[in-house]
Amino acid sequence: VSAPRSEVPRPPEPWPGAAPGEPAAEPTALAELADALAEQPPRIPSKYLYDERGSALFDRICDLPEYYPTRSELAIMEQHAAEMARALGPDATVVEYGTGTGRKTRLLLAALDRPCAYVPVDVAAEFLSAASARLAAEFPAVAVVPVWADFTRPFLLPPDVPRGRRRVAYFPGSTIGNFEPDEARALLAEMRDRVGPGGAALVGVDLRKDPRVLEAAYDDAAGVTARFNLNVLAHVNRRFGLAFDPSRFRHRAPWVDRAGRIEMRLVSTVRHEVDVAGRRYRFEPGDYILTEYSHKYRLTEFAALAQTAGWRTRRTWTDAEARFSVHLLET
Ligand code: AVI
Repeated sequence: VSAPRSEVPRPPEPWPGAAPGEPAAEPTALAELADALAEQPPRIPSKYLYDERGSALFDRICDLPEYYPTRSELAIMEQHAAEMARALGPDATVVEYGTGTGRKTRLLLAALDRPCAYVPVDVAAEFLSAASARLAAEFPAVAVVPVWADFTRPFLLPPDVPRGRRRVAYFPGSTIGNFEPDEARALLAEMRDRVGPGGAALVGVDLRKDPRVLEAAYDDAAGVTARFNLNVLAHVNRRFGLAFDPSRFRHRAPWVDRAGRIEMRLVSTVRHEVDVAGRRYRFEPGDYILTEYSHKYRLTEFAALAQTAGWRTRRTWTDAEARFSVHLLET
């Protein structure tokens, strides 16, 4: 009796791409959180926004009327993917930093001339497997090689990833904006090393605009972003056995012009204290915890940042309202 055969080509199990010597996250995570909370202003690392509930809330954010970035970037991809593909040329290996719903990736892979391989890199193993399986089914001629790794730390690609004619780093979603400029530069430099000479990158970058539009995008009328932000407290409580009380904080997301960013904050409404790893943190009314930055760039600002990371900006595309941009960088 032969085993039932799946009709859908399955990609391999995610390849564990953490570079040798990288510390396991958990033992140091609580100390990292305690240190971040001791900063001025206190911080909770943004990665804790994305537990299962946080990821589901983020998916809802992407469809909110106020949250324009997803729609604007999709519009750019729908309109310009063919031009991007022409500029990138045939037989490319696409390394995606993170995995989203796959809508933009699909548009890119469909437009590319005989793409050789697609290599998504993500820490969320189950999400990565599911997204990879879907794309492998849709693009049977493309080698789909998921890599399970945190792309902000050193990672390796499996040695048998087909090189293709050109490696392309794909980083959509304006996630680059969630990094401080120095970190963003380091990540862009890492991408440059990753793709090597002759390689390219396509990076989605949200643009500076009217602060009212920005603040509405990060504090929507339905309160989904507020729930997304407050959920970080429930997540760290569960993960580390802490006792943050979400009802003592409220969501705020001001535009901070001098820093060129939205700051996601959790503002304490009452005087209270929280213990973390043997340290006591006191919050007065109005004190806040920073949970995320979302930097917005001018086109020239981003090109200058990319240049300091060793890239040359070959082209940029924006949507009709010039809200969002996609940058084609070359080595
Ligand atoms: C994932 N990242 C690009 C989103 C952003 O717009 O900075 C995260 C987000 N935070 C609140 N809303 C969306």
